[in-house]
Amino acid sequence: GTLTAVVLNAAEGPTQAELFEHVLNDPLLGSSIYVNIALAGLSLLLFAFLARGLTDPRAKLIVVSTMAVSAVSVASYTGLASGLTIGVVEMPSGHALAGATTDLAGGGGTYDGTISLWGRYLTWAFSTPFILLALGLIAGSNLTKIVTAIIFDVGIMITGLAAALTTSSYLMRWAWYGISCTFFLVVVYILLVEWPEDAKRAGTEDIFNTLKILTVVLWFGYTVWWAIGNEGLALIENVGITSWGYSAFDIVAKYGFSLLVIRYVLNNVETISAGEEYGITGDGV
Ligand code: RET
Repeated sequence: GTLTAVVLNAAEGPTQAELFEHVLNDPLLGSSIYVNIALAGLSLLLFAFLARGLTDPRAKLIVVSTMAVSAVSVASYTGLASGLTIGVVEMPSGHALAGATTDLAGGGGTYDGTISLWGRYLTWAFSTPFILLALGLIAGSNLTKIVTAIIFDVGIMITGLAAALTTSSYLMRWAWYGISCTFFLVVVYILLVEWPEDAKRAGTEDIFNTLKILTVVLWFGYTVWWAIGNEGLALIENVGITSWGYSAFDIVAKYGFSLLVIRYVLNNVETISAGEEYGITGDGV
């Protein structure tokens, strides 16, 4: 009967349509998502325009890396906007939001749990490797160090996703968080110790040091934000504010970072170039 339907519905969680409507009708949460779709799209056009005159293949690869970050971002935020990569997650006992319910805006129902924008963590696994590729190329680093940084970076994001989606135990959520932070330390080591030496040899230490500080500080910001946001200690319970925090970090870590990179590459093609022999054809294509 109706009661059974209501109970089953509550147990299953919201539909994708309810989540889509919720984002549409919650101005704070919605704006944190829509603004970034627009910025990611505009940044793609801008970067393509700025780099239109580049011919050096290695310089182009660095710009393509930064454009890949924006391209993944369009897809990432579209996943959130559509409700595909959002869920209402029931927190285990011990969590500040254990037993909390969420009232979905836009005519949606009330569900046990708090909203997780888990698609962010998933798509960071596809976007952040391109930030590290750009950094490694600017530092003139080797394939071993670049691949090592990227492997552990993907590890950060996938274990971060696991932390967000674990409902069995409060301790296990933080265990995943701890694993993620450990992987983060590997990336920080490469950024702060390995690549600065490579960059000195490559003659790119000035720009690399600026980008390094920007990256380490911002990436540490994401880490702290997770801990204090609605999925962690819930010192910030509001989903829209938690989401806007990440969105603000994204604006600097993606578009701000990329602009610095592209401006440097355009002004320093000689330093960045690996010469005629670089690439598969070696003819500057
Ligand atoms: C999580 C939680 C688990 C612990 C750690 C995290 C770190 C996330 C980072 C994200 C960086 C994202 C960027 C996105 C821009 O496209 C997953 C929050 C360590 C460092 C730069």
